Amino acid sequence: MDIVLRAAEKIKSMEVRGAARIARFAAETLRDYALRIRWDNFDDCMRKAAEILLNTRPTAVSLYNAINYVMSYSGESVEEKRENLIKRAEEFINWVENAQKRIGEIGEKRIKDGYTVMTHCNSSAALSVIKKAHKNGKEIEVIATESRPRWQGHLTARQLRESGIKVTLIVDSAVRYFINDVDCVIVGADTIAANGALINKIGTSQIALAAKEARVPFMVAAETYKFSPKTLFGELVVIEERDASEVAPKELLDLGVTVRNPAFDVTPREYIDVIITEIGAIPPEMAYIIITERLGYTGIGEDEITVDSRHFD
Ligand code: RI2
Repeated sequence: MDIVLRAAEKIKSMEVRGAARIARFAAETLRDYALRIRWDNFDDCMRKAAEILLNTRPTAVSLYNAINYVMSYSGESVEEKRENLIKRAEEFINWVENAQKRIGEIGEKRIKDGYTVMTHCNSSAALSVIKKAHKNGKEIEVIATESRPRWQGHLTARQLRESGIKVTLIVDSAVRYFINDVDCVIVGADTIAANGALINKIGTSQIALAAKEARVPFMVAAETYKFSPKTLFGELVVIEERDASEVAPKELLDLGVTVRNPAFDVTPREYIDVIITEIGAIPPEMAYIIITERLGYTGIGEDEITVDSRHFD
């Protein structure tokens, strides 16, 4: 179980972060753990491991979808089960890789030569779009927010520079100051609810507000495993609140200052122009269809949401 506990710690501490990356990492961990189980109680061991991984970070549904996908294994004997679980884990990992590539190809069409694009936090899906536009010869610039308190904007700025893309780093509170210099905004997603709302890094909804006011298109890059079956029946997405020490020094905390540190916020669908998924660019209103028809969640009216065992590439 060590391998699972270590992986869980890496996700919690954000050594491994990003909605796609934690999902993929969970699938890899379940696969690697399955290879080590030598006892008959395969199902119990796997269930326990899945639970530990699921309880690391609450907001990104990609983690839930990854675990649920891998854990929908079948088989009679332990060997059959193991084999099927490993196959499903590999399928999920391929899904992550292929989806990101496809999102880049589909999304880059929305970015024209000469565009200045604003992005927030560090989204591999959003960066895939920006990098693909650059690779296709479009001269673009990016304005990247710092994304406090964890400074993921620094990662974005570095990754864009390493790809040869011109990038300007701004503080989060300067978004409205610069919004009129921007041709479009593109961000990633931790979760998309059945009603089309986007849950993403704290500050995203303020950017969407500023973009709407300035009539700047606001796009989301999200793989279909970021859509939340749990929200089909109105369940609210849990917003992770992280430790106060990420925001304030000890001296302030010792004085009794209360700190709130939500890691994500909710952008209503009215602020979103388009969601770029690996199966096409869709309006946020189509989120329900993605969950039911693409992800195959069909448990309407049942206590437990059920997933059929369709496969993805
Ligand atoms: P990709 C991140 O969460 C950010 O909110 C980012 O927008 C989102 O995951 C999606 O990232 P965190 O783990 O899956 O930094 O597109 O809290 O890489």
